[in-house]
Amino acid sequence: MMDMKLVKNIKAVSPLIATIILIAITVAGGLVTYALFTSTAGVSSAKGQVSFESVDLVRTGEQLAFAATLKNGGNKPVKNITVSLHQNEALSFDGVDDYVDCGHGSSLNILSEVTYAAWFKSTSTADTRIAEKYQDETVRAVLFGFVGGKILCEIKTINGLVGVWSIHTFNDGLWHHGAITYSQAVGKIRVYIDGNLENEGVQSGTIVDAAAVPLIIGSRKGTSQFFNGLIDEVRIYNRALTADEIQESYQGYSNNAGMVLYLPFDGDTKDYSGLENDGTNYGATFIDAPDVYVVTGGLEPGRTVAISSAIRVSGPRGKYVVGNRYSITVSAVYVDGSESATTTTVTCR
Ligand SMILES: [Ca+2]
Ligand SMILES: [Ca+2]
Repeated sequence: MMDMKLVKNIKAVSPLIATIILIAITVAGGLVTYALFTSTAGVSSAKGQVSFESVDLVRTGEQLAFAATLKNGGNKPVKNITVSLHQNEALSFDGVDDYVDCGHGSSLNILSEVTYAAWFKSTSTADTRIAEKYQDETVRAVLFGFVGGKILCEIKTINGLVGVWSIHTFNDGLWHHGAITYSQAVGKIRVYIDGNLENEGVQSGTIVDAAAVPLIIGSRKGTSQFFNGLIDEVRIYNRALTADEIQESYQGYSNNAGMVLYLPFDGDTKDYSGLENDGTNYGATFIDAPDVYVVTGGLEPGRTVAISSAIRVSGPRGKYVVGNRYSITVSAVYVDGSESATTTTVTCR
C-alpha cells in the first residue's frame, strides 16, 4: 500500500536532488508497480533478509543514474521496501540555544527584492526562527519564522512592518520546503510551502537597511526564538523568485541567479554561494539525512525486483562525486509487521 505521508514527505535533498520521479519496477513474474523518489529520516541497520543482488550509481554530467536489484532471501512476504542513499546531512537545532551566525556581509543587506528559502522539519508549536535579520523593533529587515507550526514572513520597510502567515500548519514532523519572497516592484510578500503559494500580503517600500545586523539561522539574535528541529539547504537571493522558480526549487533544481547565500549543511556551515557569508555554528549538530527511494511494491519470498531511476544533479557543489563511495540501505517491512534492513556501499562511477 502506498503510504501517502511518506509520498508527501518529499525532501529533495540538494544540491543533488531529484524531481519527483515515477520509477517503474518490474517484479519477476511480470507485476509492475511504482515508486516515488522521495526522502525521509534515516533507517535502521539491522541485518535483514532483503538484500542487494546488485547496485550501481553512475554520474554523467548533471544526471545520476541509480539502479539496483533487490532480493527477498527470507521466507516471509515483504509488504514494503525502502531504499536510501546516504550522502547528505541536515543541521539539527535543539530549541534551547543552538543557532548559526552568518554575519552581516554586504550581500545579505537586501533592500528591495528578496527570497529566503529552506527545508525544515519540526513538530514544534513554539515561536521560532528559521532565519532572521533583526536588531530591535526599529532595525529589522526580514523575518522567516516558524511560529505555531506555521511559516511566518515579516518584512519591515520604510513604510512599516507587514507579516504574512502560511494558511496551514507544517509541524507534522515531515520535511517541508519553505520560501518567502518580497518584491518592492510587485508590492507583495509571498509565502510558499512545498512549491505552492500559500498566502500573500501587500507591502511597499524599500526594506529597512540592516547592514550591521547579522543574519541568524535558527534563532532571533542567538538569544531567543530557538528553532527546534532540522533545517537544511538554506538559500537567500537578492531577487524575488517567481512561482515557477519556487516550484523548481522544491523539486530540487538549484537556481543560482541572484543567490547570495547557500548553506547545504553537509558537514559544515559554510556558504557555497561564493560570497563568503559563512556561518559560525553555535551548538547545532549534523545528522544523516539520506536520499530515499520509497519502493511501495510487495515482494514474495525468493523473488527479485529491479529498480532504477535518473536523478538530476544540480547546484554549485557537486554531489555523488565519481570515485566516492556511498552507503545504501534497503529496509523491508514484512506482511507480519516485522522489519529488517541491510546496508551496502557503492562507488559512484
Ligand atoms: Ca544538506
Ligand atoms: Ca545546545
